Amino acid sequence: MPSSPHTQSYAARIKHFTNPTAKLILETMERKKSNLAVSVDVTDPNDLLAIIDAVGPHTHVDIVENFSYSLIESLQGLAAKHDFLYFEDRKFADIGNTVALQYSSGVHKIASWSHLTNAHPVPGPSIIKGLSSVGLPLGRGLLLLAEMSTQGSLAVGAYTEEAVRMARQHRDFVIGFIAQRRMDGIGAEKEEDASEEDFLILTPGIGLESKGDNMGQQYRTPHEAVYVSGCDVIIVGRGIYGTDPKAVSTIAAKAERYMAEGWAAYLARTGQQ
Ligand code: S5P
Repeated sequence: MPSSPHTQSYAARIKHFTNPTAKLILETMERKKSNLAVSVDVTDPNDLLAIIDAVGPHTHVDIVENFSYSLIESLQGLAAKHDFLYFEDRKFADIGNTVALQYSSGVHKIASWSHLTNAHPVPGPSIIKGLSSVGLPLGRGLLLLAEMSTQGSLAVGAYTEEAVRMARQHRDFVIGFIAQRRMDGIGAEKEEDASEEDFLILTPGIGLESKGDNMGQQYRTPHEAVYVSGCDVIIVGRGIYGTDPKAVSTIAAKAERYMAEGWAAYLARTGQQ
């Protein structure tokens, strides 16, 4: 029986995936020694670019929201400068035909620049069909939201199991989950169905100084997420850019701290230190 993927290095897991984005994420994490994704939920495009430039050296994936298409060239320039990928946290949740249009068209043309995006499994497998019709030919990857970080989330139990089953049917495009823990074997009919599988787990709800906000968000530390729960990538927003998106000088230092803690937890988990 092979060792569980979460005890293996990111580099050793590249061969478990056919999807180019999954391979690129694993390669970039290993090269940059970072399993940090910074989530930049700010409204001012200038703040967005400044924050991405500040955290770029410390991160391998940036999550981008709220921008116009004219920003894309600047974003692409920063991705090349700092060697990271984009994950547009779009949380698609509609019928296949509609999500295919949302993904390919409109002002954001997400599929044209974002390596990775995500979807709620609530509509069923048709959402994967719709998104993969656009993303797969471009080598893009998809995450399903199998669980959420919020208090009282409905994405639990049978819902989570169904999400994993849906992903298992579309391994070429669905490369992993937004979840709070590894999904190994969840919802599998027989143990052997899932013994060889590997999915990337990107986990939000990470904070070193706070346990949550006043709107249901719940935080845990990088160590809890990566070492204890086996997640692969920590998604950090306000823990890094705080309440003042203009405070770029402190943002880089905070990103470095999350990156160091996330990487130490990964090294400990995989027996590399
Ligand atoms: O369950 C989830 C899923 C996501 S993608 N919980 C989350 O918080 N997120 C996203 O992660 C959320 O939309 C936000 O962009 C980020 C967390 O931000 P923070 O400021 O709370 O760290």
